[in-house]
Amino acid sequence: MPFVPLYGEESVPAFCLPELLRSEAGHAIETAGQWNTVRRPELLRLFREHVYGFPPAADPHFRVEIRESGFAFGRNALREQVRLRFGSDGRAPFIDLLLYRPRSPHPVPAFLGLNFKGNHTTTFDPVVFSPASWVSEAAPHGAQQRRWPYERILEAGFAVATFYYGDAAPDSPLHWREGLARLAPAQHEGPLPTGNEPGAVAWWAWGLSRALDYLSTYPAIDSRRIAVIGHSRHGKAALLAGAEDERFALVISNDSGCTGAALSRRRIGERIVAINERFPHWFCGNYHRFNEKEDRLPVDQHQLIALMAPRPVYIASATNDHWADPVGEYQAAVAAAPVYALFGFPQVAAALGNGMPAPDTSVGDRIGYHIRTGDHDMLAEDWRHFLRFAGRHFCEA
Ligand code: GTR
Repeated sequence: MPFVPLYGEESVPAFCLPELLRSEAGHAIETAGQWNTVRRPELLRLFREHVYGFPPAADPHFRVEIRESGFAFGRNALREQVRLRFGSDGRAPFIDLLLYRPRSPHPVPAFLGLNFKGNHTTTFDPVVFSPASWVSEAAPHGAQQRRWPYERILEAGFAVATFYYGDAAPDSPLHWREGLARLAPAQHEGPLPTGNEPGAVAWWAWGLSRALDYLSTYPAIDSRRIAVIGHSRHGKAALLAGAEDERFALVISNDSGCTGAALSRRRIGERIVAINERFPHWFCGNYHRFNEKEDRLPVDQHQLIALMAPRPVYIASATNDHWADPVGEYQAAVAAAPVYALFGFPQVAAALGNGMPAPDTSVGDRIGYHIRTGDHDMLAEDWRHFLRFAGRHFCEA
């Protein structure tokens, strides 16, 4: 039977979320110490075992090849294009990173995120290279520029770095192992991830961590103020990267939906069965056991958001993005709030308000949220909120 999505609050079944602040042994988690030593590791292990797979067992070392650098945007900024090559032979996999940074006497905070169609599509800057790796469809220069308002980001004092996600793992059930996954021996026969083997989303997150390794050594960037950001499937990868790698000081999920920020147990819009059938290479093999069995999943996505604590995390939705279940994204953000109280931020839930905020209004403090009017996309209006949120946490602390 083809999958038929349900929409509307009346379609949401009654459900109980798995508990955030109770350990598997049944003990209440009452302190930040208990969270860090007991509950956080438990939840991370459950997400690895049942959803995303364990982090890739691959050699994280790379060599840096500077491909190009120069002034950008009327000499107000600097651009650098580097290849991070994993291995010494010419066929070794690589990530081609594009970095813009403002001219500044001090180390600056930065955003890091994946792009869908190649670095050259994020800007009309003619010097930016298109991907050398596997690419599903050639896209013209600047085609996704709307998602990357570089000049505004730079004017706000941030650096910004991106790479084509296909460098890390081509987004195809047949080819996803042809990127960084070549660094790890396949754990099983067959084209798709099985058991708790990491799928493409875990490789995208792993690639983000390697780009963070590079940015952390970069003197003009403040390694303690690097945010990971992602739209849609890249929002799922950004949340996973933030959960796995606590060096990311701030995490932004835009329209990440199913297996991103949205609660799976609401069972509206995209469901686990739909995502596993259309994208069988994204998650680990074990995740397929929960097709149409959301109640059996030992975790839900509020717990993924909670793994960011006490770091600031921002969840964004769009009014027409019913497939991603904006209400489920908002409710997951609210349900993650109690863990922040353990870290001395008791007001996080109250700051998110009592129910969905009006469109285009940002709410929250350490967990931020807005729902933008319009379609599934990441636009300058979203960045306006992200810049304000990151500015508040990075620049006024
Ligand atoms: C959809 C998928 C979503 C979301 C989206 C995207 O087809 O069902 O989960 O990831 O793609 O990445 O744009």
